[in-house]
Amino acid sequence: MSFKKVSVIGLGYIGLPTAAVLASRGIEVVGVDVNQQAVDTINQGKVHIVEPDLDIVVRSVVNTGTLKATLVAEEADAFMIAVPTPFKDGHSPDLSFIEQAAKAIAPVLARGNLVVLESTSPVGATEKLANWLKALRPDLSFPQDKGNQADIQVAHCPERVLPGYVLQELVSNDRVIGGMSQTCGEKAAQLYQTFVRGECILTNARTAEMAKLTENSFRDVNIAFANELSMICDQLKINVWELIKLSNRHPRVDILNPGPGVGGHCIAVDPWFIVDSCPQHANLIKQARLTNDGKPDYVIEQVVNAADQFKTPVIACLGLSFKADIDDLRESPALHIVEQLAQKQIGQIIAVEPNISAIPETLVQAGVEHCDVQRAFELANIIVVLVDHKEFRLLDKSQFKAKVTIDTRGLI
Ligand code: SAJ
Repeated sequence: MSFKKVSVIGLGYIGLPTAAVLASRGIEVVGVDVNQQAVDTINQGKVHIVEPDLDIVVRSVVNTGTLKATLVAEEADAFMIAVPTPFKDGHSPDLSFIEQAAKAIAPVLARGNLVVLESTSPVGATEKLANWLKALRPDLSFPQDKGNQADIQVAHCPERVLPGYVLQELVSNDRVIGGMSQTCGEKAAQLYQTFVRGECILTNARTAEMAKLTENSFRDVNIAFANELSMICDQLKINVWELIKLSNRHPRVDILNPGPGVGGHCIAVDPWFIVDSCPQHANLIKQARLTNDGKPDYVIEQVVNAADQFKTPVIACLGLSFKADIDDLRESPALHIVEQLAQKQIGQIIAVEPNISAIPETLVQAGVEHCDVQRAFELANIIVVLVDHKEFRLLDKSQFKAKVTIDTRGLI
């Protein structure tokens, strides 16, 4: 079967690049989003999110007419759902956006269609999606009842791209494809093979869901180990960066980097989906989340103690984003630390973030000054390294000698 027309539901950090890449392969793509402003922006050939080179691809496919955005779903051969799956209070997953997507596509679903869930999801979400669609379209058959013979094929194929490298990784990464039946998986693989150079590996939907959660939990647990080590080393007066470098000389040891905490919308969220679905066994995974979430408070305490040494502390915080060389402040431990420090009124707070033109209003209101790194060094007596942006990596490290420095990233 060939895919002449594909619909992508949710035009965010994953949906828009996926839609654009598919369209660049000559497939007619209709992107659907509830945000009128996003739809209008895309139809003007522009982008509403920051991702290297995405603007160029979107402009080109909108100009050639292969990509358009709409508010209301249209008939298509395949539907790819890339909507957010945040967690609710108590860390349980919120599937309401997937349910909304099911409601949006149900009226236009037709026999022979493929529906792929790309959103990071707790185990069982693909089955839930299929059941929502079944309830809305009792005239069609679904794989939970009819297996390979179903009218509609349903699969889960989690996105695994790294922010900042989305366009490359969309094409080069291997894809885990979990079909609700063998036919579902095979049909989804055909769709991905139109733009993926990596391998498409088939499994069932539940395993594919868990694979994605496992990948991000693996990172989280290993970062928690590094963060725990960093606090132990502070206590024992050992340089954790030297320690990790030495330990990693062992051929079977590969410790990740400590930091001010774990940010972003993936690694700090997905492990909770495992904890929520199996709390009696997910002890290590849960503790890793708690350890990483506790790291910002530890850094704040270090800064407060350092500020105590000065009559008029001026504290320069280097970096606000959730990791190096991006402008994304969502769930950023660095931003949280700066906000908290400003609230504590322990001195003047300066923020340096070369990837954004203006700091968030909350920081402005709290009296935080935004300036470049050289001015920060002129003014500050305490330097807190929160993100290892390239602008900071390139600094002459001797500059830090005259300051009290709290280096959460091992920059110096
Ligand atoms: N971090 C550390 N120490 C490390 C590595 C990372 O403290 O050694 C911190 C970062 O500073 C950041 C956070 O962890 O605050 C997450 O950064 P990241 O670069 O590890 O990952 P993300 O959140 O940008 O993207 C991840 C990726 N998953 C994995 O690497 C397993 C990406 O492939 C996924 O597609 C993405 O999550 C997602 O959407 O789930």
